[in-house]
Amino acid sequence: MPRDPLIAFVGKPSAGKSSMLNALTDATAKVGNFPFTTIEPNRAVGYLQIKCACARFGKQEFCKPTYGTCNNGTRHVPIQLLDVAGLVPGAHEGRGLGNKFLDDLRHADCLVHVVDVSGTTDAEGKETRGYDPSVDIEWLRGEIVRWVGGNLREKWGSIVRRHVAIKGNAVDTLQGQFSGYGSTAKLVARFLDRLGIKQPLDHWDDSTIERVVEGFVDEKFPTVLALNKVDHGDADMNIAKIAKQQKPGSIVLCSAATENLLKRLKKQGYIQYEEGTEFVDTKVDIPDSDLKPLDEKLQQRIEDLRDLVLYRHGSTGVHQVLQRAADLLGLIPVYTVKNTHTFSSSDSSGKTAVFRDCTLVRRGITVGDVAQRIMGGDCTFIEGVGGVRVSEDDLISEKNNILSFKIGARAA
Ligand SMILES: Nc1nc2c(ncn2[C@@H]2O[C@H](COP(=O)(O)OP(=O)(O)OP(=O)(O)O)[C@@H](O)[C@H]2O)c(=O)[nH]1
Ligand SMILES: [Mg+2]
Repeated sequence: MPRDPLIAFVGKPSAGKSSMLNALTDATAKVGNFPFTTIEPNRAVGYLQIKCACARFGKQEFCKPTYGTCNNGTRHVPIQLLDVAGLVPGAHEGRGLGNKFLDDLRHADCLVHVVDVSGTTDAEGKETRGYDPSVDIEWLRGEIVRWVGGNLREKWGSIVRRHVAIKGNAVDTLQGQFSGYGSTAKLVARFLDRLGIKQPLDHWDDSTIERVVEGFVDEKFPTVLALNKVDHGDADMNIAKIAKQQKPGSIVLCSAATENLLKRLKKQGYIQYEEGTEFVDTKVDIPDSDLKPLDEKLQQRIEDLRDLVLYRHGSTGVHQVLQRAADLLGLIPVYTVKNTHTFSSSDSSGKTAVFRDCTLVRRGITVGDVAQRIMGGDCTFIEGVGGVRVSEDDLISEKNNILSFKIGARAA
């Protein structure tokens, strides 16, 4: 049964994971320039910006989400975020409590690897200068592969014996091992298919098991590389190096600290700032506004951040991180409505509005899966836009995502 997608921030200590969580949510996770500021994972709700279905039907003014907001067709849909403790080299063997911290990642659907691209923290998150952050990227994936691989190899002998005894198939046997990571049989079938392994499972050698583990990790934990601290002067050369090594679609440039500073100054009435954009205005820019004047130091800081981050990269990048994660996951909004002609429903006080309820699901999920999740399977038939009958087996897509789950007898 599909559940709400969960995006987890991972990386070495002091890369900026908690700063990222705070930048994207109302959370106040502890931030510090020393390793292991975070020990227990912090969970918070962020908001993914999508184009709302209300705009498709010209009903923007009647759109009132139950959760999140919708401003003139741009909807902010809640999404679960998790900030975990920093990982250090050897984490998969338990170094720095790495085993426990890796365990916190089990149910993530997508990872955001927060990389300190300024090169001012070493492999363990301690302050330094001139560290090469490109090595962190291979290291982190390797750490996760060795963690999953270690757990599998530990039991491989008995897994194979049971597989042979019950004449099992590879998908079921592997799913039995990977279910603890929130895997599904569909997911296992998909990556096994992609790998195209010909030998039966009981003949797999070490290198085949390695390929299987890597295939599983890539499928289960698609990863966005959030190159953080782009406001730092040393970031440029490191970004150039990483950009040459990695797929362009996997990289987002960002500065979590900049976003947090702008959010704070906005809240305190010093600046006008539209999150996710490059636009920041101070009292100097709009003298006849109600904005409070900034002191000289902060005014200069804003000027610097405009040059180093906002104008150069188009924004602080933190919202793009979520956007990229949603793209990697293939998230599609599904709107459940009572009435498939007007899309409206009323709240407890009797006020009506359109498209109140929206959830994010992954591409590849069927209408029946969603019915199961929302109605617990308690649904006799399903309608799409205009009352058209929709089959349980139909896939959810951008064109098939407004649904009404009906209980009772079908209309003739
Ligand atoms: N220059 C700069 N510093 C940043 C940025 N984002 C975070 N930092 C700083 O990096 C340090 C570590 O930030 P945290 O958010 O605590 O890092 P973390 O990854 O959660 O660290 P652990 O919890 O120890 O694993 C703090 O001093 C932050 O202020 C950024 O965009 N630019
Ligand atoms: Mg932290």
